[in-house]
Amino acid sequence: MRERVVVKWGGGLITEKAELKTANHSVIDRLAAELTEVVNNGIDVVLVHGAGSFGHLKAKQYRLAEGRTEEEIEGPMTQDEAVTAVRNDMIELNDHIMAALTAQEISAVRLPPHDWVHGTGLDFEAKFDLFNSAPSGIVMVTFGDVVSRDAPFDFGILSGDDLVARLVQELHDVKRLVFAMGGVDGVLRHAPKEGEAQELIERLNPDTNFTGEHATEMDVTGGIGLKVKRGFDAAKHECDVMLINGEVPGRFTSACLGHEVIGTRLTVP
Ligand code: IP8
Repeated sequence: MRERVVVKWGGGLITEKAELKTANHSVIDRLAAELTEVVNNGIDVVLVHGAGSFGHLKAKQYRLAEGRTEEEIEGPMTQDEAVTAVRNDMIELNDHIMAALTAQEISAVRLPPHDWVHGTGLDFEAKFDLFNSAPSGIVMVTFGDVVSRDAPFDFGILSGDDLVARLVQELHDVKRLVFAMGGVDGVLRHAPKEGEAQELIERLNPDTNFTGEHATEMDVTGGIGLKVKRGFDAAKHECDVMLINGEVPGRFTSACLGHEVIGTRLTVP
């Protein structure tokens, strides 16, 4: 049977997080080239990407993660208009990803979550059959998005980190989950500080202590803490989970192929 891997390209890796709707084209193009090598090794890939500056900034301003609010929100749009705007922005970011995959002659299909998911967090309802019906060799692509929720919330933010954990659970035969991140080699013991050496945790179990950084002023989802949490959810399903630095050429491919690579491996007892 062909191996299957689920990968997440973090929003901080593929976009400039603080600059509204700015894609990191050079990183996206290189990751797409690395993905070709993975696909050419006979591995089926589900690619999930984060939102970065195409999702978090507007979602934060219009408080979309909280769902519908009667409170006054500052800005030119209503919350409903912001829902549509962020969904469109995510499609725009995804267009960049799909174009980079096409340039590498990778056959890929995109599945925007607002079309097949209801609810947020780990327990969302979804049509996972869409993934199981994909022919071998086709990369299935999805991403963090604004999705529908039950009233009174009506909508909310689904993180790509929740998506990857559920995909590992629902697709059963996933061998590996790789989180490719920007700016860090994996999970660090302490949040990185300018001019200070970083201590990488190479093996992380659920009891290991670390103090992760989370840019709450920018992010509407959970930062490194959510990645680790969802990574452990996936690791319970006999899936190898690695967090690596996607900015260093070659590490993404190596991790997807199951080779030794600098990063953090999650271990469950
Ligand atoms: O960057 C967030 O997804 P994430 C999705 O994977 C939006 O956490 C629209 C902010």
